[in-house]
Amino acid sequence: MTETLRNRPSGTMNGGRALAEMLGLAGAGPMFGMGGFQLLPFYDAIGGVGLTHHLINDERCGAFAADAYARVTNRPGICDGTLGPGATNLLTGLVESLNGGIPIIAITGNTNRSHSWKNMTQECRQVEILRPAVKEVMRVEMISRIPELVRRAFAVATSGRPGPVLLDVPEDVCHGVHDFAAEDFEIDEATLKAPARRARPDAAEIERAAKLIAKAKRPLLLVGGGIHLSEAWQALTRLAESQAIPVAHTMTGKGGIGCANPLSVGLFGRYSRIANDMIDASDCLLVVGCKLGEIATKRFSLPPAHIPVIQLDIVAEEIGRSVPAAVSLWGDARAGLEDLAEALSDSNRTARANRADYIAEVAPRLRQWEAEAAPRLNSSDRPVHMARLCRELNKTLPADAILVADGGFAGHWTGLLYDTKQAGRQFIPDRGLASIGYGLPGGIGACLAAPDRPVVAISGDGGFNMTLGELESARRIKCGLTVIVVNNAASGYVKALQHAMMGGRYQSADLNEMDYAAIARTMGCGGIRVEDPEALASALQQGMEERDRPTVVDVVVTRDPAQMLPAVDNRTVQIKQGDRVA
Ligand SMILES: Cc1ncc(C[n+]2csc(CCOP(=O)(O)OP(=O)(O)O)c2C)c(N)n1
Ligand SMILES: [Mg+2]
Repeated sequence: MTETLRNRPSGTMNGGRALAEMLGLAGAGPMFGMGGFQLLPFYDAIGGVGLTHHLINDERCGAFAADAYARVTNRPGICDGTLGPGATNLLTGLVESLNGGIPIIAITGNTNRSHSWKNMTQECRQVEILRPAVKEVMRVEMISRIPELVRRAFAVATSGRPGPVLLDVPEDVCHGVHDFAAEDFEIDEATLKAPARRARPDAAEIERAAKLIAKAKRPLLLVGGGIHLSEAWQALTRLAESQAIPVAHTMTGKGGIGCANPLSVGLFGRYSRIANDMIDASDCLLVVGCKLGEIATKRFSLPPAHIPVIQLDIVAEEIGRSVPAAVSLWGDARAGLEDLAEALSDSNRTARANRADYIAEVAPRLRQWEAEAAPRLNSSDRPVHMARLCRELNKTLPADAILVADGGFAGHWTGLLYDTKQAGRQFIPDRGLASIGYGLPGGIGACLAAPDRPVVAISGDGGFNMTLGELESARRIKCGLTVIVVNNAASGYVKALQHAMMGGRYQSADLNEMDYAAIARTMGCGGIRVEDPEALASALQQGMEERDRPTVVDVVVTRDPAQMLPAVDNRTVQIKQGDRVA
């Protein structure tokens, strides 16, 4: 029992207070939202129950901040929006969390039911609009049921595949009163953090999988974001090391095993160092907590059909969706990896001996890749080369740093080239929906989740323009966040594609030349403009040293659309209509 669980309130209180009391009981972290009339009693009660709430300048950013908070802590992120536009602004952020399997509780105010559907101001079909964006909608129709439904919201958000839950609260429920008993306020502590419960795969299937792995000469683990949701880092590292199995990861799965671990072969899918070649030459793939979606499979061209796939996933019906599975392991990633390690434990020594040559291939292949990439990684080009920026991040960020990566090239390049120094979710790209604009608000959420750790967000200038107003929030909240703006004066991804596919006919792809460092300084934040790659490390260092206000590091990168894509040299590449190279 927690301290708060013993201090359960009783007596007459309004719905908003009951909502706040339940969130207090759950030990909810910082909340993000913008108020309105309907939720006023809730806002009024927040301080009294010891909760923290931050005004955010756009509810979508509140949802993004809550999402990043949840990714760092695995505890539900909390965001709110008022009736109508507040609710609809949450949409993009909630879909990110839904697709990413991130536990979120979103609260919306709705109309007073005495007047609903009489053209109330701001009224819209918000529940219907948000329904497909969340795992479950809970419409709160009775004040007395607030504790029960908040309890349920936590259970749904953190169980099975986690996801966002919407609590839609009519004005009269929030403002109305009810006589509550102390016993009304209770919550299952197991549901306060994902995964609420762990299901183990069927033992017979574990045996089948173990047999397949045992006879494989070149097994390979392919891991996705489910590793982080299940906190399966140690179990993964243990299985990989005891059985000598290299590990490749998706963008979200980065950090499943530390990138510095000799068994890590890096990113696979659309962008790859050596991992795609390792997949091609593998004879058994063990896919864990990974949807095998478009990017991970290079638009469903990976893996080759003849390689048997063992797929471990918390959602039964995800298994075999894009690639048929030879063995289906339905269950929690950590539990499944532990069971596999146990089932294989007698063969550890032989497996390591038999695979010694296989494992010995990894280091020289990576060295060869690095030698080929060296001119880009060490480039002293001005404007700054993106690969050089990634190398400076690798050199400068300490082991416990968190890097939040936005949707455009910021995410693509760092997904390929950024290395985490230890296992854990320390690289946070918004790959659920891949919206641009996540970087800055995501950085705020990560900062609040890990106040003692350096947090760096990297965003394109387009993405930064979209959510620039949140610099005010970050300043007010005193986030010691470093935001790198990849300044290419363009919607660069679009421009690069227009270069490669449309014969250089650019349409709506250019942005104005801006000095984002100067804008940041005007807003009371730190601002450093970097045009010389030699100045990157000190700018990042300076940003990370600022502990109570954000710093924008505005990095001027290439404006040449022929040099923007990480995976292909699009000065020469020929792309046919319908091809997807990037
Ligand atoms: C909300 C949203 N709109 C459009 C896109 C499609 N898109 C992907 S990358 C990109 C370019 C964004 O420009 P910027 O943030 O400057 O990043 P850059 O590609 O220039 O690095 C766009 C428009 C998206 N992912 N999200
Ligand atoms: Mg740009």
